[in-house]
Amino acid sequence: MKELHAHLNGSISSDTMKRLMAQKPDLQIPNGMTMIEKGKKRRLEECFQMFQIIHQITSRTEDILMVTKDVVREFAADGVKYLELRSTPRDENATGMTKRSYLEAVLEGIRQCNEEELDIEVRFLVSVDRRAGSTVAKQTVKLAEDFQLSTDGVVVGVDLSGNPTAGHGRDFLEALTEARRAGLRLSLHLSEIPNREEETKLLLDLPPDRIGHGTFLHSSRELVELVKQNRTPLELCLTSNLKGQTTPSSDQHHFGFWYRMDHPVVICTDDKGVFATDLSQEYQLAADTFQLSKEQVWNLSYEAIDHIFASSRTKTALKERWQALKPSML
Ligand code: 6MZ
Repeated sequence: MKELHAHLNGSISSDTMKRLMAQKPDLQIPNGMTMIEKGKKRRLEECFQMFQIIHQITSRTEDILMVTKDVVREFAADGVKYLELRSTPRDENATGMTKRSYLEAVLEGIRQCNEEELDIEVRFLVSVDRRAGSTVAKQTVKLAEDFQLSTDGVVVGVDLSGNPTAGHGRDFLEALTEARRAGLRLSLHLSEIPNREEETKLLLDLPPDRIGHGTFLHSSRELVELVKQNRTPLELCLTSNLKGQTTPSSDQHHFGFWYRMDHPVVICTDDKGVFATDLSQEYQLAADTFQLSKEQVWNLSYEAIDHIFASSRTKTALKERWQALKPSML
């Protein structure tokens, strides 16, 4: 499997969370504030409050290093062979963590995992948080460019994420255009909530290389046409949308709309910690809900390779591997 949409701080498992909390007894975090259990739901707004709580728990560079290594190992254990992780660089005055030292910690975690020779390739996208506004967005892109040069292909792109009710897409056009110019690939959260046609149209004009969620794209014929014309792949996260209540039920998930149209889609987890899932479960849920055959599931996973941001050499190697694995998977 390939995981292309995973936010680091949303992907922390309950085991790792317990270890982090044990190191911070002064933080009084009530149960259930870092994970939404099976069968439970929250409003999307509450999910963003959960991220703020998690950020209090991961406030030091050593936390970020540990979390990165644990998350990569867990994806590898789930059978993910290629992972694009994303995270928002963060300053924490109380601990002296800076956006730069934050990114250094993530990239060190990825490097250490590489040394462990896990069976997984990892790339990284630097996240621009909508809530932080245009000036921070430009700083973040500048940092992404610096690390793109110094990490030899690990930093491959930029993500636009954060609370979709915060800010406006136009605030980020300049920063995202600069990222593109520097050769960074763009994955943008678009139309995660209703009535964002104007902003979505503006951002689709960049154009992005992939779209996160796009939950409400199909309520506008014009947006659907634009996305179809560019064949922009959609990163779809079923459990996340169900638990965050932007999708009423799995059979009404927009996976069905785009899949039936033969539009490129990639199944992802979004926040495997917060939403208590993993990528195998997401494939299973899609297969059960939309009655996909084993062959169709294999194809979904195979076609995801076309949409990764790594080099064509990596793509070719993954495709060869997937072809070799095919008989055992069907
Ligand atoms: C938009 C999301 C998100 O970056 O601190 N994030 N942004 N929509 C979503 N759907 C549920 N899930 C996570 O990871 C947590 C951050 O990722 C973004 C938010 O900005 C959140 O604060 P990092 O590693």
